[in-house]
Amino acid sequence: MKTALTIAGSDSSGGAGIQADLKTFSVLGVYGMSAITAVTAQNTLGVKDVVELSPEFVRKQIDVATSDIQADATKTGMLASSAIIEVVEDAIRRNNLQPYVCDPVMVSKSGSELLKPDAVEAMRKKLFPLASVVTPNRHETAALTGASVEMLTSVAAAKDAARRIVDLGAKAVVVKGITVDDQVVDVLFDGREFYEFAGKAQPGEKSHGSGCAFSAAITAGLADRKTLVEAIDVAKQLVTMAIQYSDGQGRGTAPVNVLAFAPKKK
Ligand code: PXL
Repeated sequence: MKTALTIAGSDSSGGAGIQADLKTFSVLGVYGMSAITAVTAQNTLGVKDVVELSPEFVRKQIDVATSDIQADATKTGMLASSAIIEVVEDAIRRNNLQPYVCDPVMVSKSGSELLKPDAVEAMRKKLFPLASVVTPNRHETAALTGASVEMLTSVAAAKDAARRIVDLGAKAVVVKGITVDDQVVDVLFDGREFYEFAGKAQPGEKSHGSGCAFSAAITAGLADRKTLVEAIDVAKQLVTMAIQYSDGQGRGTAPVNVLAFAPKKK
């Protein structure tokens, strides 16, 4: 069985973060491991509190887990601070945790800060060059490029931003969530070519954890030695179904349901 490691935050509501990552790995038949960076007290209405783990303890989780069970692919999600980013960079290098997917998590759907603003530069400088792909949503793309979110509403604008993020040091980037008519398009730039991945837009707000599930699914695909384009293609289908078939838990933004993508029982 292939294995994958997620380095990310815990979401007590189970919809995003480590919990979304491990569920997604399981649905795709990949054995999941986790190194927790921060613990959130949250539900579908919002993040009520956050406790960061010490950078030393984040490092220890990564080193101890991967020195016993080799990770076939790794992702990062919520990293909270530049001190944690520094130890994660070091652990990825020392343990050769490749391929590596960087989901540049900054703010939750409910608007809570998951990365200190002064850590955005550290993430870009230290982690983007190590990543096989970086997966920003429109807000993260705006923060990284200085573009305004309002301008990121066309495939052409997303391509422009994707090129800028590769110029900033990423090997490849997929800019997520460009709504074009009744489709949501994700735009990949691998430094040479552009690719577009489209899924039908889903009505309603049932997308808590969609970004986490997307980057986790890419990570599982890379662990399975799929190409980046194949892995993103599957991830897009998984997320589109997971939103469509959300079971509607909670009174806020309902979590995605990655089980919708599970192989059907005979
Ligand atoms: O979806 C971004 C995200 C990542 N990680 C954690 C989160 C969230 C959003 O709520 O809570 C732990």
